[in-house]
Amino acid sequence: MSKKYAEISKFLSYILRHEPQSVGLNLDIEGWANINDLITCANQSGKEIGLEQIQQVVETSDKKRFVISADGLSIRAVQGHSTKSVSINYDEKTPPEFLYHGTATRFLDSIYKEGLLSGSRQYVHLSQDELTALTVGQRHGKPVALKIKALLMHEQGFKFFQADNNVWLTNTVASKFILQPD
Ligand code: HQG
Repeated sequence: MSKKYAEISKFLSYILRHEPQSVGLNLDIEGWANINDLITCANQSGKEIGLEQIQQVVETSDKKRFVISADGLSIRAVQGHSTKSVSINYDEKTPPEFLYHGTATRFLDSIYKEGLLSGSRQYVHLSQDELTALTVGQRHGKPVALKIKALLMHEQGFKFFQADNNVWLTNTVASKFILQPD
């Protein structure tokens, strides 16, 4: 992705996941924003973006972070929200036996003590493979991929969801479900 598109992608993440009100935009409960409104709000806030650029960012996003509605009128972030105004009704799904959570080694003591917490986001994010988790963890420091007993959690009543970009979501992960490395 070019630098320009990466910048637009970050801007879209910010307003579609975290602070829509910062540009005066309204998201519906499922996280959808009208694309014309988004462009108007962005431009009025001094951020020059157009329809074509938005479409390009959606299509080329490495993690498929955004989706445009079937009628082409709306856009939303598929996961990663912290804004309380959005509550996406994800379908519950049975996870595979193990899922991975990427984090940094400096968080491990706290994680083993408290479990995985969603922090400012709505959910703890989990990946299907170790490599993806390591890439996520790298954003915070020396990466480590924690192996989570996801199916066992599910069997004990914890809910799992999968966003359109395949990221797995759950509310919290108690430390007893985190496999201790050998
Ligand atoms: C850590 C990116 C101390 C947690 C990625 C993580 C992902 C604890 C950090 C998505 C803790 C939160 C989400 C505890 C959790 N004590 N630290 N008890 N429990 N943590 O960014 O999962 O590029 O909110 O391990 O690819 O890193 O934005 O979550 O290190 O899918 O599209 O607290 O964001 O996607 O960090 O990343 P984040 P995340 P995008």
